[in-house]
Amino acid sequence: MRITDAKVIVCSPGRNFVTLKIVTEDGIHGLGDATLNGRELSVASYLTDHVIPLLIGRDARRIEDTWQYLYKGAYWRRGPVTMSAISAVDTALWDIRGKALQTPVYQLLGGASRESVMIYGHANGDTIDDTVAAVGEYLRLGYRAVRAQCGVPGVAHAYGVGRGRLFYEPAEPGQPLETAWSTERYLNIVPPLFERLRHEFGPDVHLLHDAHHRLTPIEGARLGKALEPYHLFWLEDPVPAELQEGFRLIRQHTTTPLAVGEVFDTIFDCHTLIEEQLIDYIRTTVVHAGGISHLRKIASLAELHHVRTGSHGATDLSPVCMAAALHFDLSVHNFGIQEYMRHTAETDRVFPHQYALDQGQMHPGDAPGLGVDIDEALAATYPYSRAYLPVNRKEDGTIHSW
Ligand code: EZ4
Ligand code: CO
Repeated sequence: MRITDAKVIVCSPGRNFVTLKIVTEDGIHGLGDATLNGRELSVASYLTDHVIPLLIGRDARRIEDTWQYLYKGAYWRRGPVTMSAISAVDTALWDIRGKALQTPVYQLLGGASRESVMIYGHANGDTIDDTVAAVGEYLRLGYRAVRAQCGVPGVAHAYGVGRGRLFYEPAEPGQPLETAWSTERYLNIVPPLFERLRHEFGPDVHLLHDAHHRLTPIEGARLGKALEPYHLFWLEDPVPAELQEGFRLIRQHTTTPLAVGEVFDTIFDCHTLIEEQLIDYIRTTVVHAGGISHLRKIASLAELHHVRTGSHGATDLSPVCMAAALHFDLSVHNFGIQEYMRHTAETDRVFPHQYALDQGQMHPGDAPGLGVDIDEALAATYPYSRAYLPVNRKEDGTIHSW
């Protein structure tokens, strides 16, 4: 089954997406998400200029061999641009394999380990009261897990606080928005937020929080300790995780479960965290961490060390990634939770999909392959529009992690 054609489709139905489409001699096509928020065209070029010429004529069934060919063959390993491109190829080849064998991809990954996949939604508001109301809305929709963020008094544009309640979209056209940051003010508001949420909603709802890489290890330890009475499902990204050792310090001080990994692109970014049991959830995702093939290797290592998966699933991960993530989630034994931020109606129309949400649980559907497609004619009506994630500064003007 030779690959005869491949192309990159860049479109912006509500936000930018980069999609790889691979076609075989049998007329089967597969899709892979290659979206790297704020740096989209670099992955499009990597694929078009450097990878697609290598794909034509290859056997589409050789998924692992193609992965190794692109990873080791480039000589220059890892990095988000390279790995997003490899992820897209890997995802598209799994899609093709499923379609060729007339089976949903999860059946090729060992079959379903569970009936459906627990997801969490994003609740946010300018004030604690607003966030409490937003969490309540998710619970009325049947969600069992909700991430809660709220505005920080004295801080403009706090992370995670969107303009709508069900959508949160931080990338904007024009120059990057400059947001402000104060760790002191932030650490004053988060514990009262969760105290209130537990008081309002009782012990059963899973509550999550994302510190978005903004703390030092000792600050992360303090936050984790302060949140212990409210038993979070997880505290995400307490520190910038290039330095995996930073988690040793946090871990010594708190029993709040820790999650990290949405910006990781290979197993080499998280093997220390996993092997030393410094985290509880690994958030690597299909589009940025080497596709379904590499994510399964990370999950297998994690399974040995009592670490569960909690893949990133923000709006900048396309429905193609979401579909692939759900096949992965349904199949791996040590699945924990899946993030899901609703896409806009325009995005959902450009990417018709089989996956469905019911009462806070999702299922990828039973269509052959991934069960997701792209309407190319409709996609063409939404041209790419450059957008950047915000840049963050401390109150004195010093650049800080966003
Ligand atoms: O900021 O996907 O947990 N989710 C997140 C996201 C990220 C965006 C960056 O592109 O942290 O909202
Ligand atoms: Co996050």
